[in-house]
Amino acid sequence: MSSEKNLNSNEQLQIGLFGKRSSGKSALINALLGRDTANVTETTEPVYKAMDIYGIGMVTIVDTAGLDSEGKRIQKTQAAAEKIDVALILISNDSIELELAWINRLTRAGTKVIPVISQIDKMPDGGKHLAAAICEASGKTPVCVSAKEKIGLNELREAIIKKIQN
Ligand SMILES: Nc1nc2c(ncn2[C@@H]2O[C@H](COP(=O)(O)OP(=O)(O)O)[C@@H](O)[C@H]2O)c(=O)[nH]1
Ligand SMILES: [Mg+2]
Repeated sequence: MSSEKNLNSNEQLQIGLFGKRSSGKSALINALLGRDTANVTETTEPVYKAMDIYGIGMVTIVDTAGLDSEGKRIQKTQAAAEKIDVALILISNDSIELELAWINRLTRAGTKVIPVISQIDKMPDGGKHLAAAICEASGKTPVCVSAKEKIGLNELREAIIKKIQN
């Protein structure tokens, strides 16, 4: 049995962003959409946006409440995660336990997972040590991005395309 879900070609692909509050999910979505990265409102339930990815076509991007939020918020994030085809797990600081748990759980559930080191413009080493730690613990190579400085956005698009095609 295949460990990954069959992607239904009749339905729009869903790409979900998951990460702690203020990890930069909304800013990254805006950067991918070519919009202003400033974001003021907190996401309390999943927000669905259409996005055209060159090489893939129209997909649905899902912004979610922080993985470190509680109660209904995390329940709704969990429910959204179950329907996701590709999950981007954002990591923006050194506490990575929660993110690793999500990476492992979603991977086991057959979801395609891409770890993303976010806000690398704030990191003296451009996210290198965090990327190495995630790779060591999960076996997956993260993509390093900065929504603010527009770093790594093309690499992320390419990683998404690769995941979808494999
Ligand atoms: N320096 C820097 N700040 C960022 C970046 N991405 C987001 N931020 C800031 O981090 C805060 C949280 O970002 P936001 O996208 O709202 O995080 P979310 O809660 O995960 O959606 C905001 O003040 C953003 O302006 C980035 O790539 N670099
Ligand atoms: Mg947000």
